Amino acid sequence: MGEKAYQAVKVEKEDGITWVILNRPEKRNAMNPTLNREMVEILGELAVDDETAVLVLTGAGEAFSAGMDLKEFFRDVDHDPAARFRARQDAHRWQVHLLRHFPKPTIAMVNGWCFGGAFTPLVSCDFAIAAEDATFGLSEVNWGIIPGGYVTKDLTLVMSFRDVMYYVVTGKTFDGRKAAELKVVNEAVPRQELRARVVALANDLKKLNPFTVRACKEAVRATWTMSLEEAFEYLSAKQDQLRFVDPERGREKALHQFLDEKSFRSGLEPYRRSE
Ligand code: ACO
Ligand code: V55
Repeated sequence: MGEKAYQAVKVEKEDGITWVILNRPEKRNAMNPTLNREMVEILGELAVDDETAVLVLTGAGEAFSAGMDLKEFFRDVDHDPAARFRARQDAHRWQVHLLRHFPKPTIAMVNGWCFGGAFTPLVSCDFAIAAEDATFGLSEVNWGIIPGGYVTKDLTLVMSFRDVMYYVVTGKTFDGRKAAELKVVNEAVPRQELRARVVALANDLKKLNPFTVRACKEAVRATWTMSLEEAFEYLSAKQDQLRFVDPERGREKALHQFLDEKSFRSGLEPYRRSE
């Protein structure tokens, strides 16, 4: 993808990790139509980029993201239905569809402020790690709206009914530690350890068979809302499909290493991909 310059996003690649950095620090990385349009393009390209094994979504400066841009995403398009439609379409395309179906693992690195609309890309990422002192909030109630778009629904996918109701209705903030307790993020670490923790997780993911990893994440998302019988049928078909598309023939290799060579223990480590 080269070193293309964007106005509102920075993309940095290093050792298979691609850092997608929301880059409007002076506006606390509020998501405006320019940022949303650029994110649609960026995620479309990175999905098929061979240099990208793991994607990390984070923010420049003091914020992860202060949510949707109150001026450019709301007030400026209030009386322009076409612009409003386009703005929403771009926002939801990257925050929901492109991120949820991203073919490689995605990690949200919540470095600071995370408000309102920022919960949608957060929940869309496969993993989330926060700075202990990051601040989260569903602030919509404070300014006379509900958490719209996909936000309220997203929250109910990761948090309990009681917690969603409490934070949506009161607008009260919570920190990274609390976010981990609420399961909005996997874990919270001191700010100075945040990047290293994310890199360590990304490096663990890089050791695994990428075809298997992709099928696993797709299976979790797809079966989330299925009935028991649908899930059983889907998973059976998905498992057979994986054997068909995996050029490494990981399953056969792993069975050979475990059953014949007795050279690895599948409960404790990944099979050796290099033979
Ligand atoms: N939309 C548009 N502009 C924003 C947003 C936003 N969501 N958040 C911050 N900004 C802008 C401010 O207007 C200000 O712009 P200016 O310098 O041109 O005046 C600049 O970013 C800095 O903001 P401050 O408030 O001065 O920054 P501070 O560090 O003191 O506070 C905080 C940060 C707490 C994030 C504060 O900016 C804030 O409350 N932002 C709004 C959070 C919010 O309610 N988001 C919307 C949720 S609802 C939804 O997303 C649908
Ligand atoms: C919000 C977010 C949206 C939207 C309307 O409250 C409201 C947040 C991410 O999209 O379209």
